[in-house]
Amino acid sequence: MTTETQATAAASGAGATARFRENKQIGGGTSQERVNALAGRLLKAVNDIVLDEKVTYDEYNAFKAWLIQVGEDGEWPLFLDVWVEHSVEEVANDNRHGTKGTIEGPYYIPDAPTQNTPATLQMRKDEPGTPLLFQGQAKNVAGEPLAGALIELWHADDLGFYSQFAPGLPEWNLRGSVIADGEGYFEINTIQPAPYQIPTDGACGALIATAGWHAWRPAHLHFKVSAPGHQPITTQLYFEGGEHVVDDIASAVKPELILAPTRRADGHCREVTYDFILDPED
Ligand code: MBD
Ligand code: FE
Repeated sequence: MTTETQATAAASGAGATARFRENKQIGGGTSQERVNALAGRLLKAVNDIVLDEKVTYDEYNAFKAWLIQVGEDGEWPLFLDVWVEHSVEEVANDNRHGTKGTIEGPYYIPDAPTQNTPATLQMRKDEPGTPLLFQGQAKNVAGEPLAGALIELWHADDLGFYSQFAPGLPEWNLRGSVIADGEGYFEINTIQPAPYQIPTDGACGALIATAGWHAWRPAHLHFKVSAPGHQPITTQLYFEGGEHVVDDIASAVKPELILAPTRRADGHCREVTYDFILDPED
């Protein structure tokens, strides 16, 4: 069987949930005062909707069943990262002057294999998709090069699947960490990813279908870029004119993050240059 026929919401959801639990300090350091304020406002907002919209018992029970199903499908990371993370990111990166950030999403894995530039992401023999040379320079906000900056890159394949969250893909397929040279320059060979469709067979897919929404994110490359003495940035880059660039379900596209690759003189491969600018640590 292929990745396409075997991929399920529950499997990718379980993977994303396990990954989140391994890596995050859940709730650590949130004070009683903040919990009281935030949980209080959330519950008031929900109750206001019930009263305003005159929510029925049928609707309340549908909602309750759906919330239970989100958990059973392991889709809380997906749900939150698609519909809430963009606002958290906006607040978090409000004061930056360098490269715009955007959401991390549920599929980052730390400690991908490291290579020096020029690099080629691990991929299958005959990996489907248009080859893409992604190159640029890591700099500080004064325009000075960041020698040895680390560019972590992960993205979906030509069918929209992420390694470690869909069956049948090699562990580090289309994931890697690239060390820039002494002048901050990097060159990364990969393929252009496809748009990503939220799994349709889980609770998030059921919400999308029932509400009459669409389930798509535009094709995107995910990045974490870091250098000593600087604030790391988590961001994504998109492709000009691509499907769903203008109606990303995750509300994570920003105009500064849209690439316009050109075809190389030698034909098949596309290439694009993008510089990452990091803010100093505060
Ligand atoms: C993705 O690939 C993604 O980037 C986000 C934010 C949510 C779901 C899948
Ligand atoms: Fe993604």
